[in-house]
Amino acid sequence: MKKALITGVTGQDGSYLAELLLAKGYEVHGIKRRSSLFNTDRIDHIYQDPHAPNPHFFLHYGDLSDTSNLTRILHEVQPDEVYNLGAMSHVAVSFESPEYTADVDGIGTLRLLEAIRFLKMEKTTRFYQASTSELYGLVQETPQREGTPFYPRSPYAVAKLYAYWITVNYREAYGMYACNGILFNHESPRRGETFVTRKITRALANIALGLEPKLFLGNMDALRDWGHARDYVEMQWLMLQQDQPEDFVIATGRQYSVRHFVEVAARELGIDIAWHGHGSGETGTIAAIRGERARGARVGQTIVAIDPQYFRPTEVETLLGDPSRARDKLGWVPRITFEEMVQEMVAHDLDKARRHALLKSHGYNVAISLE
Ligand code: NDP
Ligand code: GDR
Repeated sequence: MKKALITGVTGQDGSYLAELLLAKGYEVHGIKRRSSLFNTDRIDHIYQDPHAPNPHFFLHYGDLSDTSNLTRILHEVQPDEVYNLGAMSHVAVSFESPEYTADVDGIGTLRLLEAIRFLKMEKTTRFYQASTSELYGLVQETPQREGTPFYPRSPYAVAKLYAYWITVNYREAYGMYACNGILFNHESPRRGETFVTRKITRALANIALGLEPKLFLGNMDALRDWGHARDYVEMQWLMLQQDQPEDFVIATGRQYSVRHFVEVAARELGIDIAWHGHGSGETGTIAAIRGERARGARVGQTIVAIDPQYFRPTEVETLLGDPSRARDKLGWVPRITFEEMVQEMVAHDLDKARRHALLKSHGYNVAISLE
C-alpha cells in the first residue's frame, strides 16, 4: 500500500486529492493546522476514527513554518509521495501579509524538501509542488505554456516563484523526483468563500432568496482560465506516476471575464443582468427574472456594484493556459465544463441559502458573513 502525505489537506484541493488517493487504496496522511474553531469541514466526510479497525486516513497537527514538526511527521510517516498543497493562497491577502506569505509559501517548500533530504528519503519519496499560473503575472506570451517566462505580480506569486525554482533545483541537484504542476485557477463548491467565483455564487444565491442585498466586486474585466478542482487533483497524482519528473501546465485553454462569470451564475438562478456605467461606477441590475429560484429578488434591483477595496496594487489582467503537453504526454483532459462547474457551485450555494432562509423564517438569527 502506497503512503501519501498532503500538506493543505483541509483546503479545497487537499480534500479532493485525499478522496482520490483513498479511492486508489493509498494510506493518506494530512497535515492540519491548529485553529480555535474546527477547520476540517471539507474532509469530515472522509474522516476515519483512528480507533476503528484498519484506518487509512490520518491527520497530524503541523505547519509549514515549523521545520522540526515537518521533519518529525515525514520521519514518522515515511511517505512514498508528498503533495505540498499548503499555502497562504489568497493573492489579495498576500499584499497585506507579504512576509508571512513568503515564509509559508516560499520557505515552507524549502523546509519540506530539505527535510526529505536530511532524512535521506530523496531517492524514495516523490514530491509535488502546487505551482500556479500567477507566476506568469504580467504575461509575456499567450497562451501560457511550460516555457513561457514568469513575471510575478504579487507577494504570493513571488513566494511561489521561489517554491517553483527550489523544487527544480532539488530535482537537478539531488536527483529527487520533484515536480511542479503549474495550475491555472480551479474552482468547486469547496472553493474558499473569498475567491471571486465562490464569492459570486454565494452572494447571488443569497440575493436570489433576499438574504443579502448586493455583491461588491473589484476588477470585473480580469480574464481567467477556470477549471474544476476535481479534474485538477487527478493531474497532481498523475504527475507523480511517470518515469521521469517533469513540470506541467494544467488549464482548460478557455478564458472568461469575471463579469461573464457573474452573468452565467445569475442566469443559473433565472436572473438576467443589465450592466450600467463603466469603471468604478459600474453596476449590474436585474433585467428579468425567470422561474422561481430568485423569489427574493426583484426586477430593477441593483445587485452588483464595484468597491475599489477589491482592486489589487498590481493586477494579473489575463491568464490563458495551453494544456497540450499534459494532454499529449499524460493523456489528461479536463472533463467538467465551465458551465457544469458554475451550475454545481450555484446549486450548492442555493441549497445553503435555502437552509439559512428556512432558519430565518423560524425566527433564528443567522449571520451571513459578507466579504
Ligand atoms: P486553499 O486556500 O483552499 O487551501 C490551502 C491549505 O493550506 C489549507 O488546508 C490551509 O489550512 C493550508 N495552510 C495555510 N497556511 C498553512 C501553513 N502555514 N501551514 C500549513 N498549512 C497551511 O487552497 P487550494 O486548495 O485552492 O490550493 C491548493 C494549493 O494550490 C495552494 O498552494 C495554492 O496556492 C495552489 N494553487 C491553487 C490554485 C487554485 O486555483 N485553487 C491554482 C494554482 C495553485 P487551513 O484550512 O487551516 O486554512
Ligand atoms: P486569483 O483568484 O487571484 O486568480 O488566485 P481570485 O478568485 O481571488 O481572483 C480572480 C480575479 O478576480 C478579480 N476580482 C476579485 N477577486 C476577489 N477575490 N474578490 C473580488 O471581490 C474580486 N473582484 C474582482 C481579481 O482581481 C482577479 O483578477 C487564485 C488563487 O487560488 C491562487 O492561490 C492561485 O494560485 C491562482 O488562483 C491561480
